[in-house]
Amino acid sequence: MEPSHPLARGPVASPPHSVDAFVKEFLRELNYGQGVPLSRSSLNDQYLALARTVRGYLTARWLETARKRRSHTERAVGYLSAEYLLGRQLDNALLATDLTQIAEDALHACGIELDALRQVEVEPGLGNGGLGRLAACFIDSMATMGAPCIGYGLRYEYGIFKQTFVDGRQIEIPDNWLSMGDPWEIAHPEMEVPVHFGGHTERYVDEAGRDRVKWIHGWDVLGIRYNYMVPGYQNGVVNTLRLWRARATRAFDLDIFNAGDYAQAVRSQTFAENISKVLYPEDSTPQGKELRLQQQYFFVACSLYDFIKHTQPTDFDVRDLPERIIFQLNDTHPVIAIPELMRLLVDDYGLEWEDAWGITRQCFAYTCHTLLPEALEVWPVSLMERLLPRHMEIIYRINEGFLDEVREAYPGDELRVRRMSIIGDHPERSVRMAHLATVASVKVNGVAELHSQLLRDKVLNDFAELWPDKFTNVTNGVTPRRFVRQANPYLSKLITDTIGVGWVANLDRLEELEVYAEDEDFREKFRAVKAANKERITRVLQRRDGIALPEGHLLDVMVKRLHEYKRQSLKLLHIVTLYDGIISGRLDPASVTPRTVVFGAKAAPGYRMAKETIYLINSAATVINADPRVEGRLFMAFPANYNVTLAERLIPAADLSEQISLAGKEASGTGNMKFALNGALTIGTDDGANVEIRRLVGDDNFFLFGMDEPQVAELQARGYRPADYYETNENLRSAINLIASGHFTGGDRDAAGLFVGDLLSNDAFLALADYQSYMDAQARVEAYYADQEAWTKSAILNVARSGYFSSDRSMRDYIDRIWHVKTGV
Ligand code: NBG
Repeated sequence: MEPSHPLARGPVASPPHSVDAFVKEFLRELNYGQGVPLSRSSLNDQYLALARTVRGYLTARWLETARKRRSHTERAVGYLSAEYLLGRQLDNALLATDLTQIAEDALHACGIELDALRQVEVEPGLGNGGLGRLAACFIDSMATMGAPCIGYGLRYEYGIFKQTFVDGRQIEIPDNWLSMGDPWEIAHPEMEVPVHFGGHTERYVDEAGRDRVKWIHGWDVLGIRYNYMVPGYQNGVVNTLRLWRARATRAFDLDIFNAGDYAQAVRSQTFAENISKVLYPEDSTPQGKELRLQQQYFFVACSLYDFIKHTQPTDFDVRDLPERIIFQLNDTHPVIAIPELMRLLVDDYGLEWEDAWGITRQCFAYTCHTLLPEALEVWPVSLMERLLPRHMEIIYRINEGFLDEVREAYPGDELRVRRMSIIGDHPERSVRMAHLATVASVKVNGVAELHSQLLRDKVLNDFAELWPDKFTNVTNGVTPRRFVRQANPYLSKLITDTIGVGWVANLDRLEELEVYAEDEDFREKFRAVKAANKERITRVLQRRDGIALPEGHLLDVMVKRLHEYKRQSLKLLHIVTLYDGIISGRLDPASVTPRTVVFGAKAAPGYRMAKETIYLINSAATVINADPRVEGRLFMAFPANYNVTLAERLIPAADLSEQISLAGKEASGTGNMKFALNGALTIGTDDGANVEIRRLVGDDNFFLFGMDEPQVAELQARGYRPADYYETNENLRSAINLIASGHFTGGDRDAAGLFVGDLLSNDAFLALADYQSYMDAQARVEAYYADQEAWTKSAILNVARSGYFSSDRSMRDYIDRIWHVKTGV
C-alpha cells in the first residue's frame, strides 16, 4: 500500500538547530522516552535522553545516506573487523552535527551541565588496543570523506575487562558495558540471520546432473543485527556500523523442551548465546580457542549474508558482487569469510567452482597487523573439520589449486610448496589463515612502511616473490576529530584562531603552523595550552584515581598494551636507574629534571610476564613516590584501566611520548601519532610508524635511540647474551640488583625473580642491549627540555608536520591503492 500522507513518503526532517528546538526534543525524550519528568530524572535518565536527542538529529541524515547508497549501486567497502574500540559516542556525535554549543545551552536552560552528562557515558570497549581503535578511526574517516562503507563486527556483551589493582597486581573485572542501556544502538531482532555449525557434508547430483555438496548442519544460531550510526564530520553523511549478537534458535531449544528437559533447553540457549558474550582479551597473540573461531565465523557469516540479501536489490546477481563490494579483512580474524563466500556461491547459488573462485578473488583485501610469527593465526584442521566441515573441504580445494600454481611457477621446488601451503604440518595439521588471506586477496598491505617491507621480505616473502604486485603499504592514521579536535579543545582553538577551521577535515593544513614555531607569542600560547592540559589531567587523575600529580614536571607518558616487545621493562629500568643514582649519591638530585612518568597498560589475563611487569611498576611507584630523597624529582603514576576516554585526557598533556619497542616488532603504532599531533616529542626506536614520524618531523625534533632492525637481526644471529650487558654496564647492573634485592617488593626477592631472571637469561626483546642508548637519549631529553623555547619550537613542528597521520589520508591511500571506491556520496 502506498502511503497517502506526504510526510510518510520519506524520512522526516531532523528538527532545526536551535536551543529551543533542542530543549523540546530533549524534554520529549526524557518525558516520553525515559518516562520521567525533569524534576525526578536521574543523571542516567538525562544522559540517555540527551544521547537519544542527538541520535535523532543524526537519524534523518542516516536514512538519507542509506537511500542514496541504495540508488547508486556503486562499490562499497565492507570493513570486516572483530574489534571496534569506539570510545565514548556523545561528544563525537555532537561535533559531527555541530550541536555542541546548542546542546550545552539547551541543557543549561534545563539546569543541567553537559559535562556532568558526559561523565555518565560508559565507553564501548569492543576492542583490545590499536587494531580495534584503528577500525574505529577508519570508519570515522570514511564517513567524513563521504565514502560508502559499512563496518561489520561483533556486539560483545562484555568488552575488554576493567582493570583494577590490588596490592599492585592486576585484577580483571567484567565490563558489563550494556548494563545502563546503550542509547546509540538500534536493534533489529526481527531481521535474524541463520548461522550453522558442525555436522557433516553429503554429495549429491542435482537436477542438471551436476555433482554438488550439501552441508548437513549440526547446530544453528541466529545473528541479531544492531546498527550504530557513524557520522561524518559536519558533512551530512552518516554511515553504518553493524554489529552482531548471537541468539539461540527457537527450534533448537523447543526440540529439547518438547523432550521434557526445560533446564537443558535453557542451557542450550546459553551455549548458543555465548558466542557474542565476551571479547577475548588477548592483544597481538591469539589464543586459538574454539569459541573464538565460532565468533569469527559467526560474524562473517552474518555479514556476508546481510550484505547480499539485505543491502542489494532482490534481483541482484551474485556474479556482480565484485562491482558492489570489497571486503577488507582486518587481520586474520575474519579470514574464514573467504571459504564462506565460496560456499555461498557454489553450494547455495550453484556457481561452478572456477567462476566462484574468480569472483571471490576480487572481493577481498587483507591487512596484516603484526610481525610476530606467533601472532599469525592458525586453526587446527581437526577443529575446523568438527566445527566447519564444509569450509574445511573448500579450504583443501583452494589449497590444491593454489599449490598447482606454485608448482607451475617453481617446478621441482617442493620445499617452497610446503612453506607456502595453506595447510601447515607442524606442530599439528592446521590452517594458516594469513596464507589463505594472501592467496584469495586482491591486495595485501602492512600498516607502516617498515612493516610492509618486512612483510614482503620476511614474513610473507614467498608470496611476494610469486605476486609482487599484490603487496602494498598503507601507513596507519588516527582521526583528528576525536584525537585533536575533541580531545584537545585548547589546542584546537589555538590552531583554528591561527589558520582557520579547515584543518579538522584536512589535516595537511597543519603545515601552515610551521612558520609560527618561530613566533614567540605563538610559542607562549602553545605552552599555555600544554599547561592547561596538564591541569586538566591533574584534575582527572585526582578524581578518577586519587592520584596527586606534582606540578611543573616534565610529563613522560607510556600508554599501550603491556607486551614484552613494547618494552615497558626498559622504561622501568630507566626510572630505577635515575632513582638508584640519586639515592646512592652518584647523581646530584639537582641535576635531574623533575619528571612524572605515567603508565597505562592492560595485560592479557593469562600473560604472566606482562602481569609481573605491572606488579613491579606499581611496586616501584609506591616506593619511589614515598621516598623523600627523590621528592620533587621523580614521580610515577599508573592509573588503572587505561582506555580511550583516559587517552583523550592524557595524551594532550604529555611532553614526552615513549615509543620504545624493539625495532622490527611494532607493526605501526597509532598512539605515537596521537602524541605527535598533540605536541609531545617522541623518544623512540626506528620501528613501525616511528620511522615515518621521525622523517616528517625531522631528527632535531625526535629522540632516536637503539638498534635498527638489521642490527637487531645481526645481533640475534651472532647470539645475544643479555648477561654481557649486565656485567659491563655499572648503572644497569646496579639498577637490576636493586630490583632483585627486593627493594621495591617489601624485601621479597622472589617477587621480582621472574622479571629479573628473564631479563638476565633470556631478554627476548633485547632491552639490555638498547639500555645505554636509551639512557643517553633520555639525557638528551633532559638537556633539551631545559631550553623551553627550543622544546616548544620542536613541539609545534611536531604538530605542524604530522598532518600525514590523519586516518583520512590512510583512507585515501586504501581507496587509491586497493578499494577504488568513489567518495563524496
Ligand atoms: C596492532 C599492532 C600495532 C598497530 C595496530 C593497528 C595487532 C595484531 N596489531 O602496531 O601491534 O598499530 O595493530 O594496525 O593488534
